[in-house]
Amino acid sequence: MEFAGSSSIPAKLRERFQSAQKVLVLTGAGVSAESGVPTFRGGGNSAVWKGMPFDVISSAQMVERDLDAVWEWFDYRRNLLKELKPNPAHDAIANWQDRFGEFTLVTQNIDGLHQQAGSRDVVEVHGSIWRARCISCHEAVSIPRVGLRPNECESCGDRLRPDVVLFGELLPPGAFEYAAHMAARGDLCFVVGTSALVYPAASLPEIARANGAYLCEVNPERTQLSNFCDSVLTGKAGELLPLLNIDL
Ligand code: BJW
Ligand code: ZN
Repeated sequence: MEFAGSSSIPAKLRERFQSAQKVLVLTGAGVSAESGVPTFRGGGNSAVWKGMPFDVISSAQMVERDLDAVWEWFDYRRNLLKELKPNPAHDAIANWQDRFGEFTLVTQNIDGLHQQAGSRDVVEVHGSIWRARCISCHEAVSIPRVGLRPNECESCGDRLRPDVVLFGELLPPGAFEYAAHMAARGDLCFVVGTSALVYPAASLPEIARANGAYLCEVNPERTQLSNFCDSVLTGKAGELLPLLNIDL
């Protein structure tokens, strides 16, 4: 396994990057950290909202018990996001989409920053904070960046909820299956800014590696995936990923 600090890209990885045909990138909260988006875990901390651990407030049970509290938590985060911009990690990844024969970006993030950086066809396995959906008929609706968030379903009049995947909920139909299919086809897989603890998303790098892909993790901290990777880039995604775009 190759390890690298924040100033260098291992030769083998650079070689793989230059010859790869089918690339899959899995991102998590860490890719948005340098934009100012708080992560859920990492640095020994865990996100808390009004005294509630995030896995309690971001859970299917809480939607049933107190949908207003769930909205308050998501409204707060949407408000923060309005001011934030993509960082060099988002930009570097957006740059890759036209560089390889086949490129798939799978994100666990709900913040929309990859799309803001210009990434297309992003597979959002945990949904989007910029959409709501009806608790009865499941119709989805966009939430505008300015102005009021819609509260009721236009089709059936029932309440809306955030269109995100909470703990204990199924991923959007087909999203994981598609991501897993692309992971199995890839020859190079990057895992960027995720603690790789939340399943099924965390199984995508395992699927890629099991099917012969070269696996590279980019994270300032070690994760349960690190030992399993061909290359571990230890540092910030916004500093390391742009280095790959520099042809030496
Ligand atoms: C940097 C950086 C920088 C910092 N540069 N890096 C198998 C085993 C055990 C449990 C399960 C299992 N399969 C399913 C489960 C249950 C559960 C699960 O996985 N639990 C585990 C925690 C144990 N999974 C689910 O419930 C999923 N549903 C499901 O499986 O359905 C089937 C089912 C139904 C019913 C019962 C059982 C199964 C759904 C998961 C949905 C996750 N939702 C959340 C919240 C979304 C809404 C919201 O935003 O509030 O998604 S949880 C939260 O974690 C969020 C994230 O997308 C997700 C992943 O977190 P991520 O992105 O990895 O962030 P962090 O904070 O953990 O890590 C950040 C990393 O960045 C750190 O490593 C830092 O070091 C690094 N970093 N700065 C690069 N500058
Ligand atoms: Zn409805």
